[in-house]
Amino acid sequence: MAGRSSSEETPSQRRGSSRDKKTLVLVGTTGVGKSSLGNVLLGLDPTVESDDDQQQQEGFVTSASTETCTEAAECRDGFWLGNTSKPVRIFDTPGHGDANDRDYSFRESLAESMRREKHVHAFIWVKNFEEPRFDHQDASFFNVFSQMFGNGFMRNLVVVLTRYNYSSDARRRRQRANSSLTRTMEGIRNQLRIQDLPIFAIDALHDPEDETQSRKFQEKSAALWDVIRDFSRQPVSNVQAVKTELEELNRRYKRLQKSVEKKDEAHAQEIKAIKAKQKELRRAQKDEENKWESLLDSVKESYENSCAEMRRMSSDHQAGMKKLEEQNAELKAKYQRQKKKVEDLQAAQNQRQEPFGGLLGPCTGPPRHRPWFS
Ligand SMILES: Nc1nc2c(ncn2[C@@H]2O[C@H](COP(=O)(O)OP(=O)(O)OP(=O)(O)O)[C@@H](O)[C@H]2O)c(=O)[nH]1
Ligand SMILES: [Mg+2]
Repeated sequence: MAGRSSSEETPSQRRGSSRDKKTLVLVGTTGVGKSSLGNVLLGLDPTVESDDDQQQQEGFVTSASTETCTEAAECRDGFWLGNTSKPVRIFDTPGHGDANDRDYSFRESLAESMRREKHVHAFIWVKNFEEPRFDHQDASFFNVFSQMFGNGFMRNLVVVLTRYNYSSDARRRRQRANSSLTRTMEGIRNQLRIQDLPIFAIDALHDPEDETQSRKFQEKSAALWDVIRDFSRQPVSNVQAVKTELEELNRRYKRLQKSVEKKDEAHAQEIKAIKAKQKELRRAQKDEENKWESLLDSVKESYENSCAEMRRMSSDHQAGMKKLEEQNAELKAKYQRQKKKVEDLQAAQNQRQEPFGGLLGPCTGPPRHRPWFS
């Protein structure tokens, strides 16, 4: 962490008048007690939890819920512990480390409020004393706010440890648990490398009936006021929300994921179009096949019909030939028979015409009185 650098203004310029309204910004991780501290510093009752009651007394809404309670930067004008000689404007902000990943949008809302406000006198980093470790959440909060507000943040930073109870019971409990406020403060200063960082332990929900608790509260809040009073105002009109490294990575991851999803979607569309084209081509191919098949069937059918016709004609022809052959044979036979008959008749006639019954040799000419074939 960077060190606390000195302002370029002179101490008298920086100090400002105690009657000037001091603008304070309560920051820190979620649920540490920012809103409760804001209320108690405005002299309001920090134990009022319900929204309606808080509005009646014009304080910030607080909640014991694990969900982030303050969801936008809110501002209240009032007086330090109700003392009208100490006017204050307190900004309560949504806690860093929101369970629903809204840190960056919370920071945007804060930056917008800051740009409108233009100047801030003190950043009060609220931390829960019961969880004193400087963890990853604290480091990321600190880095991001340092980047947003620059040196002004370091210069005008105060830490308030909430839930530090000053009762003798609580002191004994801390002794038993070996819990030390001094060690906690040293730890924070070492972590942030700001050795003169003002740190105050304040129990916003102290018992006002308890003399020690009440006295300690007055003492610590007066000391806190003294520090704030001496801070010069810091310009915040150019503040822009900054992303943590993790948020930046998440943003890039989401963008990549979206582009992968878009590509997947485009591929899915392409595959769908290809499948539709395939289906169309298969259907056209099937139609073509069906056309060819029916053409082949009709060719085959007409071929078979022609063959059958030819077979029928050939068998008719064969039958006709057979019949003709039979008729021919019959005629031939008839002819042979007739011929034989003629020859026999001729022979008989010849015999009759030969003188002496043919004993003189065969007759060479035809018979004169009767035709030869009768
Ligand atoms: N005992 C004790 N309880 C406290 C103190 N500060 C806050 N609480 C309790 O802690 C719970 C959360 O307090 P809030 O003031 O709502 O905390 P916050 O930081 O504003 O929370 P977000 O707005 O959600 O970030 C409430 O139940 C408070 O009563 C304190 O100093 N002492
Ligand atoms: Mg709050």
